[in-house]
Amino acid sequence: MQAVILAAGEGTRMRPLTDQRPKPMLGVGGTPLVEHVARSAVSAGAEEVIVVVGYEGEQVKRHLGDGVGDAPVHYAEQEDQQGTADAVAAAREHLDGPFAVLNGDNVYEPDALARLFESAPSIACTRVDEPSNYGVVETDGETVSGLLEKPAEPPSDLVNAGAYVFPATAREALDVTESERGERELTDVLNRVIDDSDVTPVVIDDWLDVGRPWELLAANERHVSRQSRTLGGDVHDDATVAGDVVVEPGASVAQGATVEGPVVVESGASVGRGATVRGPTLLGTDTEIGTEAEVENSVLMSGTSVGRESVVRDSVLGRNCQLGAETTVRNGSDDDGSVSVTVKGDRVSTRRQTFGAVLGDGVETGAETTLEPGVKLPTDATTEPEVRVSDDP
Ligand code: TTP
Repeated sequence: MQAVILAAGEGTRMRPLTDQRPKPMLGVGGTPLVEHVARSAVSAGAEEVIVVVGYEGEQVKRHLGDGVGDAPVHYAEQEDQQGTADAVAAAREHLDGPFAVLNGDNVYEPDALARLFESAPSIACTRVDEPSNYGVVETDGETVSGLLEKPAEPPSDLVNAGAYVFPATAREALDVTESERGERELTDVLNRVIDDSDVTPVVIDDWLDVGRPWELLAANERHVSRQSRTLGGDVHDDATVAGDVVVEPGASVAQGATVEGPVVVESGASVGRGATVRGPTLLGTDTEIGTEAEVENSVLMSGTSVGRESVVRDSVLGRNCQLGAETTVRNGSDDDGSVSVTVKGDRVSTRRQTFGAVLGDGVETGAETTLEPGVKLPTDATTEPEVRVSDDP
């Protein structure tokens, strides 16, 4: 089977983390999302991978090259991001049989994809508490009878998880008209396909859609929590390392530091004297945690340094940020008990009781800066010493 991976989107809800890279190139456990998807697809039985690229697509091509595992990788260009059906249509010339379609920004377990592939034609679904916010899958016994977009009265609690296996005939059904939101959508292709084919709903658990910064944190939390203790780097005799902690070769944990797993300290990263790192946390390559700093439940992308006595919790820090000494990222919650973040101009609840900040690449904070919960700082932003940032600049 061929697997088409959609990786052309702009990832606007993930900004500023997608200012300089496409969303599928954001890392989960140090490996880009799109590579996780491609590897899961190949281990589930895909014999060929076609990646649809667009926004910053060269980065995807450079990273995946011409193969993943035993499967060759080909690329299709989607010039304008006009929707998921349009994206698959861009790959049409490569398609010559039944084909799977997967999102390049989702986390799929290989077992779940294997079940999806075995049940072809099929659609992955998951159960949610409030189906009326999603695309709801209507079933008629064993097969799908319709897909309804955000219905007021959902016929089931099964919602579309955005992964499909289409029959070969779907290749000719990709030219759907624009939906109400102005996109050409795969859900409309599926609604055509079910007229002629029995499509099986396959319920998958453990599926994550990584569309917004706190979802990247969640995906990394899960990844880091699955690692087993491996101390390959330089851990000082007087450091305390408890639980499932991975210290990769070339990483170091200094005297008096405490690392409480699950934590992954990638190669070249250093945890300074007396610093505390609590999991689930990912310290990317060449990150530096200063003397007596505290980091908890966060993702630090490569090259980022946290100054002496700083405190960072529940946060996502882009690449090459420098936090001045005694920077504090507050992680409290709003009045309704969860933290909200501004996404494309709207306040959106993260549904997390605690959430800190999102920093674009290259952010530098002055000493004693305080960042309030839910703040996002754009790429290359700087703050003066001793300021308190309560709203996105
Ligand atoms: P979305 O997450 O809906 O879109 P996006 O990635 O552009 O992000 P945002 O809404 O934040 O701007 O897309 C779902 C998947 O489909 C994702 O993997 C990107 C991919 N996609 C394309 O490849 N081409 C497209 O035209 C669209 C809309 C999405």
